[in-house]
Amino acid sequence: MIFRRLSCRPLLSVVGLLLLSPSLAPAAVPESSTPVQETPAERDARMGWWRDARFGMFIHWGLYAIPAGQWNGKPVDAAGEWIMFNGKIPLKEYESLQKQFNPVKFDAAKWAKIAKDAGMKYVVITSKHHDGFCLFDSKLTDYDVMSTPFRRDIMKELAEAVRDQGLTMCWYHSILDWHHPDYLPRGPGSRRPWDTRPTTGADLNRYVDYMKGQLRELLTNYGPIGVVWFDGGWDHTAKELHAEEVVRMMRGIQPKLIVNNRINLPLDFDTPEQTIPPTGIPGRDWETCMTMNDTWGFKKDDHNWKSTETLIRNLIDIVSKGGNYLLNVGPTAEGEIPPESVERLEAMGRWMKTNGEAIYGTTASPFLKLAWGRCTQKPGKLFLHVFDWPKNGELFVPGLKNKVKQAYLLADAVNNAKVELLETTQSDDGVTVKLPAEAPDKIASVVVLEIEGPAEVEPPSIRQSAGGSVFLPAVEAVIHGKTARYESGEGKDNVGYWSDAQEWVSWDLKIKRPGTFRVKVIFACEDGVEGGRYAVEIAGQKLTGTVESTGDWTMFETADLGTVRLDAGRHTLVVRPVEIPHGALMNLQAVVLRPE
Ligand code: FHN
Repeated sequence: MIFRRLSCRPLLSVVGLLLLSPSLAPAAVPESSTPVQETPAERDARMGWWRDARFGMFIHWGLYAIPAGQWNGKPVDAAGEWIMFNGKIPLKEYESLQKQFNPVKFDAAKWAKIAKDAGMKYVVITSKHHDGFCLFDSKLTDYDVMSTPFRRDIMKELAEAVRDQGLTMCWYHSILDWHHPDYLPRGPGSRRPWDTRPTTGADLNRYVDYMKGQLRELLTNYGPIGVVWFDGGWDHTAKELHAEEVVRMMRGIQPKLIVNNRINLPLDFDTPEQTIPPTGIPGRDWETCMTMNDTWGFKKDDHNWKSTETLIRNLIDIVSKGGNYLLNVGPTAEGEIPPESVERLEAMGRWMKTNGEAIYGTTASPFLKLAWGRCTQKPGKLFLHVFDWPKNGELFVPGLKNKVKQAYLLADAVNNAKVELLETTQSDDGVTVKLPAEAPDKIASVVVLEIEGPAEVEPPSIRQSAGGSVFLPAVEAVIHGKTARYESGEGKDNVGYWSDAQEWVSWDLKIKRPGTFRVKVIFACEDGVEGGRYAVEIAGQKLTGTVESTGDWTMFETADLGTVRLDAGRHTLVVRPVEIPHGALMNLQAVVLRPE
């Protein structure tokens, strides 16, 4: 076992225990989500740089980069940094990796420049992951980088290099610890099946004291830190982890510190992982963290790299919904960021060099949905990120009510002295922008609309066709919920992942020719999942339906639900689950109102 005695003075350790062991501590203040009181203006000031940054680098690095996804010559499933757990590697065996850790090619300045050139504004690195190994010089354990052949404080070198590039240094820190004897998962009496150590004597409060000691080191010895990115808090409650007190301690050292939501308190921002919330997380700061392939820590056999197009469009999509993108790299045991990652980050950097103004410091789109791309905004400016360049040269911006003062291509403004203004025409339905035949960028081209006043958008309402029918497609549905989402491609063009009966969809529509309409639902449902029930509600009328099997999720059929009477004017049609007995309701492709 590799542990130095706690070097803190006896008084501190007694005080530490007093505060940490609930039985001895004074009555704890009730758990709250704001351990440190501040005004909204103070919070906005503290969050300011992070909200402006929009794009950061995540780095998962540690002993797990040595096996790189294989153990005893065999591949180990799942993420590379979980190899100790998934490979059921006994502690002693895994600890022996420490004697091999010698990343001779590690070059902090090179890593920092890769992040900078990619357009990233902050770096979050695993100071300690679940395996308990510390990439920094800790006085509280010998299970750290200073007891490896490398013997250099990687965190110090990286912090300095990151700041030299004008970026912000941030720490990922795992609460969960497969190495520390005092850390027991999910309460007393249990250890991981492959961990043969006795559980007697294990003391979570003492572990929290150790974790606090290391957080003090990380927030005292390495200069200004932007974020502590907790992870692995799922075994214990905020109360058991003394979360409030931990946060107060950290903010006492660095008052401007930002802390994520993974020490089981909401705190400063939410952390959707490997996914982009369909409508963002209204009312919360949030950041999607994502791998570039399928693993956080390096795996030699993981070649499932996302394309540069996907990564750039993910960034735009996330920022258009008000979030930050924390994109991961998993360096090798030699200390190099994989070339596949570097290649993608360089391409993202080229896009950001031209289009950064449409990302940094922007806020979420005023539009619910844009069929051709996304939108971000700053006061007086809309940045239209066009993925699908219109073949007819006309870009329709639905529902925009503002007067457009001028419009131009951002690439034009950034790269050319003389900017070619684009022609715009305003109508009741929105604004049409005349575009050149060629898009400046095949992945995403930005059209800037300078507008008068704050963005004002009338939600697009769908109109009757010449024949009087109304077609309500999934792509135009407003999805009320976090799991149901619009899916397209590979035979899908539907609202899917509809597993939560509390989630519903709606369309706003305009009827000019009133009358009686037959309501038809176009849907698909895999064998065995059928039986869900739902209601279609409009103008105070309700029709119900039961989902039949259509064979699979991409075989669409039409159900006739009956008729409704609609007067002229605006209406909202809602499709609401009544019961979802078998895991999912249906893939809903469209609702059609056909005049009788
Ligand atoms: O278990 C970790 C995982 O290894 C990785 O660090 C991700 C990154 O956010 N977080 C946890 C899984 O949610």
